[in-house]
Amino acid sequence: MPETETQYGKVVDRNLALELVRVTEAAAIAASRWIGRGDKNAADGAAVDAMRKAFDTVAITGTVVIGEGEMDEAPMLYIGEKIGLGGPLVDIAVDPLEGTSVTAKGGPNAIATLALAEHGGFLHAPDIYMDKIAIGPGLPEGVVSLDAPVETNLRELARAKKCEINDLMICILDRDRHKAIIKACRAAGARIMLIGDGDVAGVIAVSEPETGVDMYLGSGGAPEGVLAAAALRCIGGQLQGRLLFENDEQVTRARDMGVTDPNRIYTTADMAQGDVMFAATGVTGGPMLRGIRRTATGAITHSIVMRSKSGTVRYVEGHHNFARKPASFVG
Ligand code: VTB
Ligand code: MG
Ligand code: MG
Repeated sequence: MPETETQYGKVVDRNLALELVRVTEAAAIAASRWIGRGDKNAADGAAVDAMRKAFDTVAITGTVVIGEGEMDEAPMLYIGEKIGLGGPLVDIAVDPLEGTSVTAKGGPNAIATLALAEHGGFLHAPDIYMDKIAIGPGLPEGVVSLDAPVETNLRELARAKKCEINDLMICILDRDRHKAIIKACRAAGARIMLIGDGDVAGVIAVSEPETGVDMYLGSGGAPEGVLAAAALRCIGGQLQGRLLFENDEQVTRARDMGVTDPNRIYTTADMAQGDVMFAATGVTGGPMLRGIRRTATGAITHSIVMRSKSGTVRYVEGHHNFARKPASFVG
């Protein structure tokens, strides 16, 4: 992880993790102006703009590897863009507004999120779907598998957790393509938390006991898979992901990004290697993070920030006074 040269030699720059929270806070506050206003692109644009500006004040030499798309389709935070004030060489994964549609509807679970790794630490995932399965910490490696039927995974997870299948809560994105796994979970007696958007938060939920989620199942964005992997590297838990290709063009694009085996199942550590930091701020409320709350003088943010090296997970409540913040931060 980023190291700074001091009179005592090189020291790990722990403070960087807290700097990252400032960046997700800025994105979340900007996006929150668009909650429920029916314009998901405006909400996303506001978050991207604010996140990009906030990065200008962070002492890193960063390269965006998971971002808003290719340079010709994204004006900011595009893949390959250099960001930061200058400092240690790091790679950055961002989703300035994870949950654009739910934000536009005022629904739950939208977050502003990013992760940071040593240069070369993240899987360069193309913006296609990824099949995902995730469980929390403290369970044997491989107790569930992306290759196993839903029923088997439920049975094995219940056995490992010393509970019944009907004690389990499974988080799944509410999509037609998930009809079969939803049916299989219900037939086996498991309970389901269907989410409208936001599978980064959905995957992290397996590692946060307060959420009550035992397993995450289903397909979502591959970039979101890498962000979730970064979080689980810090907080613990297992995530497996496999890229889902819909055509040859996607296979070629993935190969160009360095994917050699299109059928590979990636583990948490395959997607986010080495020393990793993760930060997220709630935009709309969810089981893990509260959404932005406006006050007479500004806003209150609720964020999570963590580092894989120490395993420390911090929840940060920020009380922002808009009268004393630059307009660009307020969004
Ligand atoms: C998921 C969800 C995201 O994209 O990754 C999803 O978690 C996958 O795409 O919040 P579909 O919407 O096509 O299912 C998001 O909804 C948006 O990034
Ligand atoms: Mg996005
Ligand atoms: Mg997203």
